[in-house]
Amino acid sequence: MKRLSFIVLCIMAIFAVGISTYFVFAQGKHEHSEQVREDNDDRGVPLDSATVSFGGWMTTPPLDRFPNQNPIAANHHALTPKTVKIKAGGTVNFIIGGFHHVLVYDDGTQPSDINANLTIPPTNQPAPPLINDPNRRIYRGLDPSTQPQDRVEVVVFDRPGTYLVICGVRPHFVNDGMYGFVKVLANKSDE
Ligand SMILES: [Cu+2]
Repeated sequence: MKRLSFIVLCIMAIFAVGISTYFVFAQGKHEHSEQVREDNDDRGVPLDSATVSFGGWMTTPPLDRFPNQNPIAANHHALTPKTVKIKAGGTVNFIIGGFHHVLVYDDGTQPSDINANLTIPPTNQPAPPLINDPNRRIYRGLDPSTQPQDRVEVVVFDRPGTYLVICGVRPHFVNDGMYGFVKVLANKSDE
């Protein structure tokens, strides 16, 4: 009888070790796949393109733009998501919602590097000044005063690096911190 109890205990112990080992491994595998999914597409290569909402229309309180209203107080001044990752040679689709101006600065530029006191007036007035700091600027988008408020600009990033993207509408950048980053990863599939 004692021997039988011992065998049962042994079986239980082996089972307990086995199941906890399984859970530890399963957890590690899960964390690894989450990491891969964040950096890459489901084929394991960096993304060809990403989408950034460049401003947006708020819904609290409810907003009625019909038939053609652009109330400035109902616009959200942010890049969403704030950081995107693509592979070299890929594109970022900036979907602009509101009165905003896309400016892209070269690898490594920080928001504190931007001289927001260099400005240019928009073509059509009245409108707030647009930041015009050409130092390390690699893309300047359309003057928003000449454009519809809901539109897209598609920008190609050829080289790996971390690129600063800001809204050139001065109060949006200075007061609301409207900026983000594009991280461009080396395109390993081309090597
Ligand atoms: Cu803006």
